[in-house]
Amino acid sequence: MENVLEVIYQGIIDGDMPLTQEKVQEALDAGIEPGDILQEGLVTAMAEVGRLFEEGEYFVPEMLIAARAMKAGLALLRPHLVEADVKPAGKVSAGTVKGDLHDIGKNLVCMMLEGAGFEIVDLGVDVSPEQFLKSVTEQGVDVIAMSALLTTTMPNMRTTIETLVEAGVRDKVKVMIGGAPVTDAYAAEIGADGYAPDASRAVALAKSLVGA
Ligand code: B12
Repeated sequence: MENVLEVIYQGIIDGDMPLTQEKVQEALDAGIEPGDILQEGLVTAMAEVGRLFEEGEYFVPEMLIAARAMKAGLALLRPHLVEADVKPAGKVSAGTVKGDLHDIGKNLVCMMLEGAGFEIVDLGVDVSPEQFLKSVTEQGVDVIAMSALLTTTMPNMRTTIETLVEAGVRDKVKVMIGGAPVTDAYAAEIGADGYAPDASRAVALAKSLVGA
């Protein structure tokens, strides 16, 4: 059984979407915990892809096809991670900040929050401060969840918070942030209400922010 997780891992590294889909389904059918498939198969593979990119062995096209394979695997896991049998714990708008197109981590956070009973307004990627603001004024979200994977786009988290302050709604919504380059210290610096390093801790954080 461990073998199938290794094949999934390799499938993502090779960007082999059909193989990844086939093996994720096989792992689910074999009764392997969806959380283990996610962690040991998909997430560790993506971390390795990042390392290969950093070392100059992979370039953007390899990252793209790896991401496509990961997304296909995630889509199969989704119904198993999202068991929406709980009443809404709160409403969260989630998005990757302006200028940033990375959405795998954000999608994972959305899935886990949904699984924990939150209602999700997924704003997608390249989300402007004004779009985040609108989710507060027009959709009445309780929490904004911002993701950034690039050091160059992180400042847009600060800009978004400033936009909320200027619009006079900062006290109406909690703001949580995350993404590989983001830290607790950065959250404190820009006046966010919290930071979490991964999707499961994002759930615990969101719950604490809404007092659930
Ligand atoms: C896949 C990938 C891509 C794909 C993205 C596809 C997609 N649809 O997402 C593509 C090919 C498009 C891409 C493009 C680029 N990328 Co890229 N990419 C990656 C890679 C390999 C993996 C990211 C990922 O999906 N990780 C897996 C997920 C599950 O992890 P995660 O995103 O960190 O999310 C978790 C936590 O951070 C947290 N979290 C995430 N969001 C949130 C939000 C909240 C609220 C909370 C609480 C928690 C939370 O929970 C998540 C789940 O546990 C990373 C390497 C890495 N190690 O991160 C580089 C990386 C992020 N990319 C990088 C770069 C440089 C780029 C490009 C600039 C390359 C280029 N020259 O064009 C472009 C930028 C495009 C743009 N404008 O956004 C650099 C960033 C360097 C930096 N410090 O700024 C990295 C770190 C690679 C590297 N080692 O150099 N990339």
